[in-house]
Amino acid sequence: MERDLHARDRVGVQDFVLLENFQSEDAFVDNLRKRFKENLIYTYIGQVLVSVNPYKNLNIYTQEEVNQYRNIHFFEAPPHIFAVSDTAYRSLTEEGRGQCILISGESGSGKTEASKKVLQFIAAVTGHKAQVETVKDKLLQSNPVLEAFGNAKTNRNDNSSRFGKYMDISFSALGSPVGGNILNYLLEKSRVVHQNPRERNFHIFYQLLAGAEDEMLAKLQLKRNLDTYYYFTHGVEGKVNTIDDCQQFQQVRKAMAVIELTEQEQEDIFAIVASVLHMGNVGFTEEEGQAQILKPECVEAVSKLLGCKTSKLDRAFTHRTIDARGDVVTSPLTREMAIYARDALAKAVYDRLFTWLVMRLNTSLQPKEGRRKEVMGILDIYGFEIFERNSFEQFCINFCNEKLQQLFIELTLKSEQEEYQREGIEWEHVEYFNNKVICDLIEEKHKGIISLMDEECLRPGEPTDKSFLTKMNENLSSHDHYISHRKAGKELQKNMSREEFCLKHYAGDVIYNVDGFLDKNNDLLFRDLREVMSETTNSITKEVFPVSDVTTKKRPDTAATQFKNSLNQLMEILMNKEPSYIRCIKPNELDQSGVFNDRIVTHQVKYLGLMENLRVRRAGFAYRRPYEMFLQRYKCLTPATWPNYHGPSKQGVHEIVCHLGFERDEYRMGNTKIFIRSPRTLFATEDAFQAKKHDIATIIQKIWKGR
Ligand code: AD9
Ligand code: MG
Repeated sequence: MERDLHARDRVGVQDFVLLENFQSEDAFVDNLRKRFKENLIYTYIGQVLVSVNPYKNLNIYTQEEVNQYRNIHFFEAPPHIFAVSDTAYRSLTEEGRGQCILISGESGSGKTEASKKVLQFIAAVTGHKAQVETVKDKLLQSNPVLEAFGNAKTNRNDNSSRFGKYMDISFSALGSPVGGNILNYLLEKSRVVHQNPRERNFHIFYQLLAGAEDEMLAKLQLKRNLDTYYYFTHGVEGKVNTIDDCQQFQQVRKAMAVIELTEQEQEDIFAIVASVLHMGNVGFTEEEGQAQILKPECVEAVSKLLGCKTSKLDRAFTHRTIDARGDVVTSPLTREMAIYARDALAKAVYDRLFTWLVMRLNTSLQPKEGRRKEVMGILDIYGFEIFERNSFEQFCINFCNEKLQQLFIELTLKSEQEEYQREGIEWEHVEYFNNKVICDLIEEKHKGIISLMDEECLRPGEPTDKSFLTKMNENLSSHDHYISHRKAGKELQKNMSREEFCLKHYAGDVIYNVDGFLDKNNDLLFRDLREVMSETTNSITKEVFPVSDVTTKKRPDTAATQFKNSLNQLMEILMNKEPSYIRCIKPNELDQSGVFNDRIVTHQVKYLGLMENLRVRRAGFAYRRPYEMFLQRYKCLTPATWPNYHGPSKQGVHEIVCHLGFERDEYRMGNTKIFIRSPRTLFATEDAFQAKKHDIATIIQKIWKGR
């Protein structure tokens, strides 16, 4: 930090609180750009780390950096993700405070990479006993497995996480990792059956086809040729320059062994993956309004792989049984309905396999009893999304970001307030936008959007996406953050169709298209298919489609409600921890190193709420340092403390500020720290220091020459 105060013109300030013009978005982006051009990808806002994706390997994560950042004070070295990791780790081991590291940012901004760096640091600085090494190995190897099944190439990122992830690492009393636990959120399962142009299905499909031995493929009845499979045809041909599927497959197999998946389990997993591909190829024709199976051999392959009767699966693909108050009626499906049912099955099977994998990982990571002490959580979750066309998925993701913003506000303000209290300084009220009102609009019982959507899903008659929209427009029109087509101003209306509504999120306005909302929320899988799955001999499908699922009359919670509940559980977990924030920014949309696009970065600065963040931090005192540190640096500025001073640090600092004539409102003397309001005062102090240093150097030189 101190070094940087001097070099601020060339490389910018390394803490945004030191920006003179802290209200200006341009100044903010300027500072990021200056640093980015010097390969300085990290900058602080107080304790928050802002990271810009360099899109190239920087030599800043070596053992040397690990050593450098180990056990030093947060502000003593340039901003780095290791500094954040070290502070969190020490707070956990030395003060016993549970930690969480919250990583956010848009797709491709570097969240997942950041989470791996945190893990790398923790692995490097903790014990090396055999038992601990095993745990670390499992924690590290969980990544390739989860990424194979949960990541995919998208138009924004060749290795895009299509699920949210929260990973807890538990530590022993001695500070070594002894286990972990992973929570997963909302896998984008629609990708299994459909991808946008130039995108891919989940990595594992391509890895399996490229990497498996001939014998294994024959057993799974698969061909290497990607054209064979209907579930790939909407996306790319499959080959991606940055990805070596074959090599990745070997890595995944190794990782599976490390996390203790048995041979049998691995066989069952790949049988499911293969069965999904076969499902896609089943195909239907229609005769007299009834769906007929086009390729029976594909149904046969599925039933063989999962272990169920072909005839039963055959029938479940083309018929639907409804139990209407005791009247059990089976009716044939149309071709369209059969395709819908088949896709729903493929999605459900894959989605539940993923959840099963996470559960199985957790069993393997379970800490041995009695060893668990404190935990550090790492949250790698999808950032705020605004696309050309926004649907149910964006609605959920953006809701999630509202919740995290809410948490951020509460925790930042709380920790600021606590520090003021600890230091015995009067708390100054901070004006800020509280987004609780938007969270309520979405999740409030009976009145919120999710409730209205659930109500509509359950309503007898013929609920449609349109009727859902009408219902929202009737109920929510008076809400400040809900904009119906009718209520929209002229500008907004131009961009909005009648099938759309707009939410004023904290990070900006998003227009959502209701098409598909009810369907995705209902997430319906016909009972006939559920029943067949529950009877399979494949140990995994059998487990994840329990018989009770078929027999129960109770409707499962809707997708949005499940998501809402799991988010609220997550908030509770996070609320009780000490947070560290990493805000990731993507510098350009070309995935290129060295390119810094102002427009794109400015957008993200806005959506991440960084200006608001800085404002809160600057509302009180921008700069604060323990008396010892301040005195150590600036003691040469007054005769009272230079060259010899042995009194209390606080007194010494007081001498300095009096001597320099700080204005009364510019600083406060806390119990252990000095608080300085504006960078101006700090820079003046620093300049005086540099001048003095120069003087002293000249005097010393003269003395030497005189000898
Ligand atoms: V998504 O929301 O899952 O689609 P992320 O996770 O934010 O997204 P990711 O971490 O996958 O992005 O980063 C995208 C790519 O940027 C990586 O594959 C790397 O090629 C590149 N990257 C990200 N961070 C770094 C870094 N610190 N150093 C070098 C990086 N390259
Ligand atoms: Mg990711």
